[in-house]
Amino acid sequence: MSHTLWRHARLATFTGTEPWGWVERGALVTEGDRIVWAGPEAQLPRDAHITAENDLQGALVTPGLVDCHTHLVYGGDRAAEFEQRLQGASYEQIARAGGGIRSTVAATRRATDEELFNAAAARARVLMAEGVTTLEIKSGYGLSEGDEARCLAVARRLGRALPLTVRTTSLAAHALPPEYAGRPDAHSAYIADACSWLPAQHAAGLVDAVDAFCDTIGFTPAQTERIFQAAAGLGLPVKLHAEQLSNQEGAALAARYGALSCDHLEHLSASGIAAMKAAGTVAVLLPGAYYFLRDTTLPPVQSLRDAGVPMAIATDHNPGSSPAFSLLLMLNMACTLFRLTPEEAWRGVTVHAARALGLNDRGTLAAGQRADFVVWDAGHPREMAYRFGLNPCRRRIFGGLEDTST
Ligand code: DI6
Ligand code: FE
Repeated sequence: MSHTLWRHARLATFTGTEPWGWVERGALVTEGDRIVWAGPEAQLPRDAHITAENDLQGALVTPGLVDCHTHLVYGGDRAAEFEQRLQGASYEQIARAGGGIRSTVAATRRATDEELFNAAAARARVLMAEGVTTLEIKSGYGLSEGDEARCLAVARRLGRALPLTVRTTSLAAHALPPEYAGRPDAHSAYIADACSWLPAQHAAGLVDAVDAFCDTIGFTPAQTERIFQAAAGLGLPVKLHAEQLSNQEGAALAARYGALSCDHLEHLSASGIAAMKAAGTVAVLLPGAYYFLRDTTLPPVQSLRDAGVPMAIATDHNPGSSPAFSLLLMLNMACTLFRLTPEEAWRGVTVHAARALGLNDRGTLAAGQRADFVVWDAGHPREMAYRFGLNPCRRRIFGGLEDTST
């Protein structure tokens, strides 16, 4: 098998005990889609059998970025809703009046598979151009059995059509679909239906995890738990949109189901933090939604840090609360708005984001990891947390293969 050497690089490996996992004069050896060796170039094994060589001339190399929370597949946009909010309407008011998520559901149902695919592929390419090599995509704008399956299938197709890895999450419990409104026990009836769709989605290979929106405009903890039970029955891991607009003790519930992650968390309580720590659940912080909804309650970053809960950062790309196309901008916002250190923010878009997806084979530069990495026009990764609106991504390697398409 041929071994490719990537030499004369400055590596931020995010492994070991050094800050940033820093290696000043480093090298990587890849074989197929794997990294087989990473370390100081002077320690490169003599029997490495190198068959191809790339001299990176001192450039910075980091792991590929992981955007671990997006709602990338949808129709339409919500620019008019943004104007309404600027005139004083709140996100909750618009949602309760039948706008918000439900207006995107209508546009998504109207769109053809091809339209959904082309729009989502264009969005994914923008994220890839900044070095995103793994992308999570949630359903949640179909909200019928057929439309949810369609959106998940579009997300899966993106993973086949583009070089990045796509992980799909079923989020049927995102909002009450319009056809249930007014029915007695509407939310409960919808949850029963959404649970009944999961086995077929799973059998068709369309789902990697199951998520829900547990909040006053979403679903109650009891309804959320029914979704979790259906997921657990199929052996699927769970995640949760938890404590975004209010504290429902959703994080503690998710932790009881061994959740991979709890996401948003502006209103997370101390007991929620303790439960997440005990369960090994990742806290996914979403500065784009915090910013765009002009939230004023900060997620409890210092308490998460003190407890040792790993923190990830994602775009939450969606048309309503975070129409964000830049994970690098989220890196900056995680520092400015949430006061993460640049290194914490970077671990949040690499190693901790991978953990939030249950992926242990990426997010660091080390032997055995997938050969997903990025070469940057920058001297140190802290520069990408500092500048905003600049894309210094020079080369993108997906599973050992360089992408030159974007
Ligand atoms: N919380 C969010 O921020 C997104 N979904 C959710 O549960 C927003 C979705 C939207 O407004 O379309
Ligand atoms: Fe979200």
